[in-house]
Amino acid sequence: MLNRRNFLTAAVGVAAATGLAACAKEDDSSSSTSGSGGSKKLVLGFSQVGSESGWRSANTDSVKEAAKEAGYTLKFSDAQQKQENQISAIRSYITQGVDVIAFSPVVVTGWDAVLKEAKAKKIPVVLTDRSVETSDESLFVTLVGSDFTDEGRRAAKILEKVLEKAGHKGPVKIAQLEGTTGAAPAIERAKGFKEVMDADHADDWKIVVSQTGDFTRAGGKQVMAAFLQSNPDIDVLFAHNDDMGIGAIQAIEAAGKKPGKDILIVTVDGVKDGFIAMSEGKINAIVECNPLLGPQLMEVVQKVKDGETVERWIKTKESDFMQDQAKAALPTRKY
Ligand code: GYE
Repeated sequence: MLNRRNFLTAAVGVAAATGLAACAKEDDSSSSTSGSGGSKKLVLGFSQVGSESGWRSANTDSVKEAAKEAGYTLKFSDAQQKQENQISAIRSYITQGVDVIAFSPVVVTGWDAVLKEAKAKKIPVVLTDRSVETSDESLFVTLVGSDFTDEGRRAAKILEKVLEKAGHKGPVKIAQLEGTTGAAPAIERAKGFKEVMDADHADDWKIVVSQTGDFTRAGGKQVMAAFLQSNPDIDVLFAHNDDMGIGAIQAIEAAGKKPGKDILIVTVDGVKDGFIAMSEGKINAIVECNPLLGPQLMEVVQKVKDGETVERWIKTKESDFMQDQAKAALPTRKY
């Protein structure tokens, strides 16, 4: 995996791709303006994870709008959270000879073969949102996205405040709703959270149950209902995204408990529905993860196409929010 603490800059010696796509497909979009400088529009192939969450919808909109704004021809496909769909989308972009391929890998492993095919055709690959594990770092140019390990650490830190505010004393039984198994944000958010827990709360905090809810509301609801059956005395829920947290709230209410009071809840993302649940007192704190990556991605794509040097990891800036900030912040939320 990309060493996320490493801010190496990578020289990007990338040749331009050979020709544009033969024909337009349904999911192609372009604007009437041309890309910077040249007469030919830059052609970007983008493989999206899916449409599993509010974060993902905001990310998709941001990518589409920014590509239009930049005057690129965007070839977009939704992989419905299946790696094989992403691999075939990437293969089709290679065959079409797009200028740059960007994708948000659903899981971290299993990409080397297709990335080697792109390299052989001299098509540069930019990762966005999520990273990959690869033995050959030359297989992608850069990652535009968040520091998920830090988000996990921030979740643990904000939980300290939440517990204090709630006047919670004694041991803390934590349930964790993990994101998609094998996905960078699931692995790294769990890792960052555990790091703080092991260092500062080895004696009082314990993760009593932890399972994937696949980043969806339905998953969060179903898994939380099972958690409550096996562990009715859970004090805290740490959900790797708002959507799973919102699903879990439904399960908690169905079990006759009060989310945000009987069970304290910390989630990640900061989508509008998360803020609404927080302003209703049902989520206690949210660690923000910004999905509006489109404009930064388009800038990087242009640089990569032009053979310019870009940073190995272009990080997103984010904040944390406690419940008492929710009402004031809600009207300012952009996604
Ligand atoms: O937190 C979740 C989405 O990769 C950061 O994927 C993204 C995560 C986000 O489904 O809601």
